[in-house]
Amino acid sequence: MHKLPNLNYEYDALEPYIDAKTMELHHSKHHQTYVDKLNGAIKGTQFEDVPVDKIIQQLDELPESIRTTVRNNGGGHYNHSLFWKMMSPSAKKSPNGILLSKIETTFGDLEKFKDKFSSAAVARFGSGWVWLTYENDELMISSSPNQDSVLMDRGVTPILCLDVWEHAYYLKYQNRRPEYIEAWWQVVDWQQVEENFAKQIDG
Ligand code: MN3
Repeated sequence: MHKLPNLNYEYDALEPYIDAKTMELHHSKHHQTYVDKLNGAIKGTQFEDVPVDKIIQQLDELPESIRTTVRNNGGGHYNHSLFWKMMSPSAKKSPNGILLSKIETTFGDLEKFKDKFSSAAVARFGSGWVWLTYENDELMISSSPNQDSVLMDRGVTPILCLDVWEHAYYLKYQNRRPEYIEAWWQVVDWQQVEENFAKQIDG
C-alpha cells in the first residue's frame, strides 16, 4: 500500500508565496487521490508492494488495463513526493559548492539558470512538470506533460522539479503562472537540491 507522505512543514508555512489553502488541497486532496487511485489499480497484482519509483519505470510490464491509470497516478504520487521536499519555509536561499559552479559553467550564473528554468515552466503547454537533471555529466532543463517525468522517460532522478498544473497555483495566482513561478523560487530549498545533486555525482 502506498501512503501519502507527511509534509515537513505546516500548510501555511510557505505563505505568502504558496498559500495555505492551495497547499492543503494540493497535498490532502490531489496527492491523496493519486495515491488512492494507484493503490486501487495495482491491488491484487504482483506490483502491489513495488516502490513507486520502480513501478513507473516498468510501465510496459503492467497489464494494459491498468497501465494508463498507473502512469498518471503513480507518476502523480512520485512527482509530488519529490516536490514537497524541495520546498521549505526556512529554505537555503541559493546553492554553493559544486552545484553552484556547475550551474555557472552550464548556464552562466544562477539568475540565468533561473530564467531558463522559469521560461521552460511558462512554455509548458497545459499541465505538466519542469525538471533539472544531471545527465552525462551535464545539468539539463526539460519538461514533461501530465504526470510524466524524467524518471519515467529516461530513468533519471530529478534534482529539482516544479509542478505547473493549474491546481498548484490557481487559487492565488489564477492564470498568472509566471507570478507563481517567481514566488516559488523564494521557497526552493537549495539544501535539498544540493543533496539531490550530490547523490547523482556519487552514484
Ligand atoms: Mn500537483
